[in-house]
Amino acid sequence: MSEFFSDVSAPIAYEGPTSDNPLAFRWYDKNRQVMGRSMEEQLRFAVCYWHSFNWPGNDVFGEGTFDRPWLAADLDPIEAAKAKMDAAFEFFTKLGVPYFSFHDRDVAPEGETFAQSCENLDILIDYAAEHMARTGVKVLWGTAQLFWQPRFAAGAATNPNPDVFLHAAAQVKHCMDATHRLNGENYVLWGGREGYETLLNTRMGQELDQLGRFLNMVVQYKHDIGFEGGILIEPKPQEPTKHQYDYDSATVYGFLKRYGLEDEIKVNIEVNHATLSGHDFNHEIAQAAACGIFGSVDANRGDDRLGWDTDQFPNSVEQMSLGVYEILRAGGFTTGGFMFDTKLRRQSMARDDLFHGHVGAMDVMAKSLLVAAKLIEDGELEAILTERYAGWDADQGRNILAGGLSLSDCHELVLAQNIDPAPSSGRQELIENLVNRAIERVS
Ligand code: XUL
Ligand code: CO
Repeated sequence: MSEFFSDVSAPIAYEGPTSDNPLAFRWYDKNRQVMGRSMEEQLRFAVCYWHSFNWPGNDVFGEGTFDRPWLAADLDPIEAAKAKMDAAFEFFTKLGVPYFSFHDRDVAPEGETFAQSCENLDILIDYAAEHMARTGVKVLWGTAQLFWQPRFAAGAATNPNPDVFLHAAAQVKHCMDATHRLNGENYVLWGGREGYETLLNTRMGQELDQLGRFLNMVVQYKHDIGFEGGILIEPKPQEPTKHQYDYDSATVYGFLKRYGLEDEIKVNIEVNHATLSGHDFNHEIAQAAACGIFGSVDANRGDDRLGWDTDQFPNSVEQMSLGVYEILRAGGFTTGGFMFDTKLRRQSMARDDLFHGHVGAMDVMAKSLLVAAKLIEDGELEAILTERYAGWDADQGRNILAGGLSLSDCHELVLAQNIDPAPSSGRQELIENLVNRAIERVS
């Protein structure tokens, strides 16, 4: 098989923080033990198929700029999809990631009919199974693309036309089968157009019920086929619709509770979706963990001055450390991982740019893991928390939380004992300095 990324030799090696080799890892040392697991097991990196191999580098003002020969219009669609997959697996193995993620329509072309689309997908899933057996690369998650075709313009499960709901359900069933066949560790649902443009043409309450029904069908089917992976919703506040129903983790949790799904579905938190919803990345992790629905992460970043989803490669250890810290405090990943939902800038058209983006991002995440682990192992932040919440760990605090006091009991107690608590320092500046110190000291 001829190589596509022939300028990059396999695999990218760990050379340590003093290395000047731009195509070597300075921090990602996959076998290094961090808090009881190897870095590889803690981080569970995945490459996304769509931005990396399926996107030609076009934007609304211009055509594709990238060198992606398999996207040429005059090729046989199945042969082209196979060439794309050959290049994708060459990339995964040279980079040394354990996982990839895909939409059904990334790996196989849509056919003239739904039946033909299913056949196309089955052919490419067989082909993927061969590549996976040969390389050991696994599927972190699969998902159905329910937003590209004009039929989904007004949503998939939330479409005003039930025939579109049927179509979306059929497509998800087939994609769940494909994901299961490849032993995928999760199945993701990003509600690409599950939202509205204007309330004037939208029955919001009904659309929410439609989505609740759809997700219950997904969960039922997961159990029917014995799929043991996670089912994950990926929250996003807007784009492409003005308002998306899966706005953020808290909104998704309320939705799951309402439709009886809070024990069945978790969230796939994307860094820049968090910031677009007005939250920090670590807030979204902590919110999900507090509700018991933390699943996986789409690692990327936005741009402080652009209000859209730029899907850039993560490059801030400070930002990522705070997120990884919350993940480690929540017990680390189970079925999830860090999936790079990242795309090159349109001008990054050299073949090895895809490596530079991922190598840098993997190093940022690996260093962030070390910082987060150091913060936990040093124990200073936890000691501050223990002192700050000491009252809630003592008898009175426990009694309140257990429901032992009514509002009137509180009134009586404060009067009888003249309770007059003194405020105490939140120590924020000290704490922020501790984080910076950890960033300086990891090695
Ligand atoms: C869109 C997005 C998607 C999902 C998969 O913003 O993040 O790529 O991750 O459909
Ligand atoms: Co994403």
